[in-house]
Amino acid sequence: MFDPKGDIGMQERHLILLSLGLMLMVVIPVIALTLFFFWRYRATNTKATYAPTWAHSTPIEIVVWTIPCVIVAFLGVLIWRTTHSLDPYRPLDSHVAPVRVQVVALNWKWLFIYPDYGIAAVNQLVIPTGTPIDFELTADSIMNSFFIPRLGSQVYAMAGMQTQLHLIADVPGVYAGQSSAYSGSGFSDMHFQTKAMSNIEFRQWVQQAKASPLKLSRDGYRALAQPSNGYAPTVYAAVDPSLFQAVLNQYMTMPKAGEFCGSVLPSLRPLPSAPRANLPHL
Ligand SMILES: [Cu+2]
Repeated sequence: MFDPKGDIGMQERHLILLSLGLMLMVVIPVIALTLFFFWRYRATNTKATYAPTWAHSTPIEIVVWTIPCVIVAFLGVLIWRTTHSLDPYRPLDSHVAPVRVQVVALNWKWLFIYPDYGIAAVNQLVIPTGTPIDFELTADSIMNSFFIPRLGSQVYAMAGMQTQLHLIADVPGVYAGQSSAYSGSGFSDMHFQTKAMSNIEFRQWVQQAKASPLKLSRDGYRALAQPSNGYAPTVYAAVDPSLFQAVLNQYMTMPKAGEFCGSVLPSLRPLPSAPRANLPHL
């Protein structure tokens, strides 16, 4: 987090250090003065002022109220502004068209779908540098948190809901990605590598991915979604184009006849042991 490789991460590091510095402006003088007063007013020091009836000092009141008020006001304005400018849902300003990535948090692995390229990958995220990445996230079951510390913010991935995150990598490299919300026994293996590469290399990777012998169908997804630990990075040449929506909608209550609600896509359920296996399908 203190060695960011993308614009959002840089801004967040700046914010953390600035806030830390502002708070240390209070903490350091308080600690220093505490030690100074211990020493200055020690029992053996006969030169220090002795004021047994002392009760009030206007200069001290001004100092101990003004400085915290100024710092709180400054931090308040700073945090108000940055919570809006660094909102994970806010698309990044760029003249480069973003790359969309749909993220599904599985137990315990990450599925990345590239809807514009029709490819998918498990436990490996490949992105072009200098290009905003628009993530749409959901989870198959348990809540997880999607986090690439060197690129910036984390956002939760929750079943039946879609969250968003916008990040950018400015420097090519391999950055660790993880789940930062505990989600059960396989949580500690729930890592992935984020490979940021030039645009040309990214296009080459997409071509390589399209040459993969694997395709991700609905049935393939059901098998993939079974809980497992330490899943090897895998690339799929093709993916069911409605898979992400289907994962998102799998917990929707089916509308009654004549009602329109949620999506009309066929449900991913029933799984063999799914508790909702007797739900009617559209
Ligand atoms: Cu509804």
